[in-house]
Amino acid sequence: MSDDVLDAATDYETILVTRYGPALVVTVNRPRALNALAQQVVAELLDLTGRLVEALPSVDAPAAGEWVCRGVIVTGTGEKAFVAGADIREMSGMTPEQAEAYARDMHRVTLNLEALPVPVIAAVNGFALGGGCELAMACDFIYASENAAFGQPEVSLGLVPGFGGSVRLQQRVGVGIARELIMTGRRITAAEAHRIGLVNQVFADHAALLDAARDTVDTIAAQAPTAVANAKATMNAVAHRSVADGLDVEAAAFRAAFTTEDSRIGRDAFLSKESASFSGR
Ligand code: CO8
Repeated sequence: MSDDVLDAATDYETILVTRYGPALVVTVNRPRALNALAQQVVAELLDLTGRLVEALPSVDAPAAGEWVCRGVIVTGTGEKAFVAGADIREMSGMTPEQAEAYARDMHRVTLNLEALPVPVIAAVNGFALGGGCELAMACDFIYASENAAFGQPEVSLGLVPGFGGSVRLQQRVGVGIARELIMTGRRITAAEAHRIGLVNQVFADHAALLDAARDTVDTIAAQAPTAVANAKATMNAVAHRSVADGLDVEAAAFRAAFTTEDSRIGRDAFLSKESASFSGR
């Protein structure tokens, strides 16, 4: 782990950052407000994710930066809530301009999570409402505990999704279901979220959920770092293109993979029937 990132993390008051092997676990820690995303939480998430983007290698420059972690797990403190949304108490005193700035800061957090060259897993351990559901959807995929509940209840507050839900929910579950959920504000269980494809897997409780997320980071950490980064960046880039345009992006990514040391190591290891020891370059 980069000392810089962990050193900076000791100053945070609303998020906890812990290392477990190759995984960095980021825990939103405001249990008395069900981990709602107060402006301080957003500022700390922005600082952390910005530092990680800086510290890690990028797909364009795999030799720069260090593999300070091989995966990020985002969760909330306690069994009751992942994140119960934006902070409604704080929002009640905001001007429209302040509300937009708040939304734009959180947009930057979600874009940073998508820009990271490592997988980001949401481990949803209870309520993931409004901004909580939106934070989870900015992660690569979502695991949940049985007591998780998802929803975009903004219309019940006279608001609309503001942290990316209008865009990402449609991508995740399709246009019809997303529109129904956003227009009704209806809350759904982990089982329903699993059925509609919002959640990949459901686990008995928070401990089992975190174990599974860490196991998945271990599995991904055994793969070629540059290839995982390339695959993520490619899937982000093609998400909104036609098939033909997307195939062009994929072809360029496939070509780029052949410029990495990892791809040579991986192919040589396969052909010599040995396990690969990747360099991350
Ligand atoms: N913000 C601030 N405080 C909250 C929030 C929240 N989102 N959610 C819960 N809390 C607080 C409660 O006020 C309460 O505090 P206190 O004990 O001081 O009264 C404490 O957490 C415990 O909550 P409850 O007593 O309500 O617990 P219950 O078990 O009865 O209910 C619920 C749990 C169902 C999760 C309920 O708390 C709830 O409905 N919370 C609000 C959920 C919600 O509507 N979230 C969406 C918010 S809007 C949003 O996220 C928009 C994002 C885009 C913003 C764009 C920028 C402007």
